[in-house]
Amino acid sequence: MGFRSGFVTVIGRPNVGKSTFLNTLLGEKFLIVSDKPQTTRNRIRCILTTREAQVVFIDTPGIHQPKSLLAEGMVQAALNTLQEVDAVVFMVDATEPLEAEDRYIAAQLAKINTPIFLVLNKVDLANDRQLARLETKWQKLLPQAEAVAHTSALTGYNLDFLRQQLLAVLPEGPQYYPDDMVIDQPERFVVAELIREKILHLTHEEVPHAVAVVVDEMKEREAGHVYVRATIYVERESQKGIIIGKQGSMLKAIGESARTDIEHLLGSRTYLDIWVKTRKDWRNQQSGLRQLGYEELLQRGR
Ligand SMILES: Nc1nc2c(ncn2[C@@H]2O[C@H](COP(=O)(O)OP(=O)(O)OP(=O)(O)O)[C@@H](O)[C@H]2O)c(=O)[nH]1
Ligand SMILES: [Mg+2]
Repeated sequence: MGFRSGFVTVIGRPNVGKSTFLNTLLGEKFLIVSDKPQTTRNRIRCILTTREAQVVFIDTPGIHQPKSLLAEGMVQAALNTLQEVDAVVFMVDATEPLEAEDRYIAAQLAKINTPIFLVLNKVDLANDRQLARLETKWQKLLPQAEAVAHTSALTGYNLDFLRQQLLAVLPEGPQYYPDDMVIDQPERFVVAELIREKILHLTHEEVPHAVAVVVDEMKEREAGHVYVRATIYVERESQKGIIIGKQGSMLKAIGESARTDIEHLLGSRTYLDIWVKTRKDWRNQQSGLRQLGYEELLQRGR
């Protein structure tokens, strides 16, 4: 058998650990992660290259009941990946009961003829009885699954084994991306995401969901230092106040925390200049989605 390659989507409800799983598998943190649902908003390709194979994983937004134009686009983007892959990783949270969204995803999976790997994640938090019961339920609901894996995306438990199983179903094929390419997004995107991640970590309730981050400018200055100007968009003036905080304390915390990660990513000292603007109800406007980095989500039926 020659070189193998193929596309693998990682799909599931929000917050089950899809992005964590890919970060651990790739050994580097490119995808943002948080305990808030709907952290991931775009389809993001991450590339794992070995001597024998190249796997192009697709991180997807969590499948949920959408309540905005943005969320509708996210869910559709995730579902659309099912049509363009060689294998599916369907991830569920081993500590949670089966929900309506899981049944909905299972129904979508029944329509395709692609190997499905059911992954019960967060097993570090689940007990054996809980796991056995959940697995039995899933075997009934998803009898066509190629395999069931118990993993912990956080600790890396069983990820190597799952990777081997995935490789085994990929067809012979070319190397699509260069050896050193790990993510198909520009640095600007990852930088904006890292800022958004800190907002997800530091704010609560509706604020994390109402935020978009755009990198307006990124350039190298003297002595290899990088200057980044970014704008945080919120939907209401009250949210702007929360993001800025008392005497700018929240914005300072967001900036400091993001800068550490950005410097690690870019490998250079970074000056981060962050602005905050209100753009009313951007999540429900086509123009808002287009201008704040979510244009791909408007391309329905793709
Ligand atoms: N204990 C434990 N926590 C995990 C594991 N995997 C992920 N988490 C945590 O679960 C939360 C959600 O992880 P994400 O990777 O952001 O989940 P996601 O499925 O990408 O979520 P969305 O992007 O919102 O769809 C984070 O707080 C992670 O640290 C795991 O195996 N064990
Ligand atoms: Mg995610």
